[in-house]
This record gives sequence, structure tokens and C-alpha cells, in this order.
Amino acid sequence: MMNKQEIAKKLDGAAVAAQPVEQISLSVKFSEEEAYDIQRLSMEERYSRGDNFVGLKLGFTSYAKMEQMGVHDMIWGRLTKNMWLTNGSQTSLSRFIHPRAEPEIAFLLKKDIDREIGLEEIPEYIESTCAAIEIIDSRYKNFKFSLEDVIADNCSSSAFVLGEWQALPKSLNDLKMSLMFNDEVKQQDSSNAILDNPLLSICNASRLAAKYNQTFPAGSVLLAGAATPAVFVEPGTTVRATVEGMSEASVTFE
Ligand code: OOG
Ligand code: MG
Repeated sequence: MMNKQEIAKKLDGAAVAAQPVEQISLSVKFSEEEAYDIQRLSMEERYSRGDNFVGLKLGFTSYAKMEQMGVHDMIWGRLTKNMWLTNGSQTSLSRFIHPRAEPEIAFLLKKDIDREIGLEEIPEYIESTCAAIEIIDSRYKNFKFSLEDVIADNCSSSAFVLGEWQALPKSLNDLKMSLMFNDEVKQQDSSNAILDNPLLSICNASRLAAKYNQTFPAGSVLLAGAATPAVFVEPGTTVRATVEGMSEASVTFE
């Protein structure tokens, strides 16, 4: 029977080698709380190699994502410096197992979040916003997992790209969001798909910060979660995420 540290090392090893592993929950039962411990331990492996925490991501904040993956609870994971790809850059598919792209909205924190905050407090905490691409790459075979499995696996996060930061508008509702592969629209929905209001992702992140006794420091990036289902990336694809009124995020896979 593997302990939490062993599971963390196994998942970290799968990410480093870009080789998938069996779903952990098929052989070991563990709780949601234990899953977050495993996530923290596996991220500590990365930090010990010189990588750094730069922010957090929420997952399953839209029905489209919940339905696609069969998981119906909001989750959160950690983003690191090595996951951050320069907007407009090229990256090699070989560092991933079976990457999928999703269109998101990102926020930049201007003040530490260490307690639950309400919608009316958001301008005090958020510096700016932008369009984003998240590249998810489950370390599990066939992208199959339970809620606990995916939390332990840092919520499938593997890379992200940010468009240009811009001032936070009063509302982020009713904005058309698209995911494009080489100018072909692969997915499209309204920003309302994210929690009915993408700004609520900030309140939800603050609730999680309070629940897990975490501080999300000023300067952190927050990914609000995908508005649409994720799409497998193929070689030779320029992936673009657009949010109406914002500059796009793009990355090319070789
Ligand atoms: C889990 C990550 C979900 C999102 O934006 O909803 C996520 C997965 O789908 O593998 O990042
Ligand atoms: Mg995502």
C-alpha cells in the first residue's frame, strides 16, 4: 500500500517522464483532504527542483467541464513558473502526455487573499484580467480519474498562457469566449458558463483559501476555469483563446 509521499512521487515522476500511470484510487482509497495533501507533496517535489508557485487554478467551474469529465465538484490546483508559457511562443508536444487546451479568464491579485471575500470587495483585491489558455494533461491513462485522483494530480494542470493584462472591467458577463486551432473555432460559449459570472471564481478561491488555511499572495495568477470542454491538441497547431474585448492568448505546438 502506497503512502501519501509515495503517491506524490509517483505522480510527479509521471509528469516529469510524460508517461501516464494507472488511476491511484483503483488500488488505494483516499479522501479529498488526503488528495490535497498529496497534491501539496507532489508540488513540493517540483519546488525542490527550483520551480516556484505563481498562482492557482480552479477546475470544474462550468457545467461543460463537469459533464465532459464526469466530476461535479469544484477543485483547485497550483500553478508554477515552469508551467507558464510565453504568449505567442512555440512549445514541443513531447513534454506532454495527451494535452488538451481550454479557454479561460485569468486574474492578477494585487492584495493577499487569506479570508473569504465578497463580490463587492473584488476591485480591492484584483489588479487586472486577461484571456488565457490552460493546457491540461492528466497524468492518468486515458484522462480517467475520480475527484480524489484529479486533486492529487494537481488538477491536471501542466501549462498556461496569458494574453495581455488589462484593467478589470465592472462586469465580465456576456463575453463571447472561443478556443481556436489554426483559425478554426473548436469551442465557443459565453463567459457566463464560468459560475454564471467569472468574478465569482475569485470569491470561490477565497473560500478555498480560508478552508485550507492558505494565503494566495499578491502577484499570484488565478485561472477561473474553462468556459467550454477541453480539446486534444495536435502537432502543428496554433491554439488561441479569445475573450470578447480582450487581447488573445496563443501558443503553437510543434
Ligand atoms: C481537470 C481540470 C479541470 C477546468 O478548467 O475545469 C480544469 C481535467 O479536466 O482534467 O482545469
Ligand atoms: Mg482549466
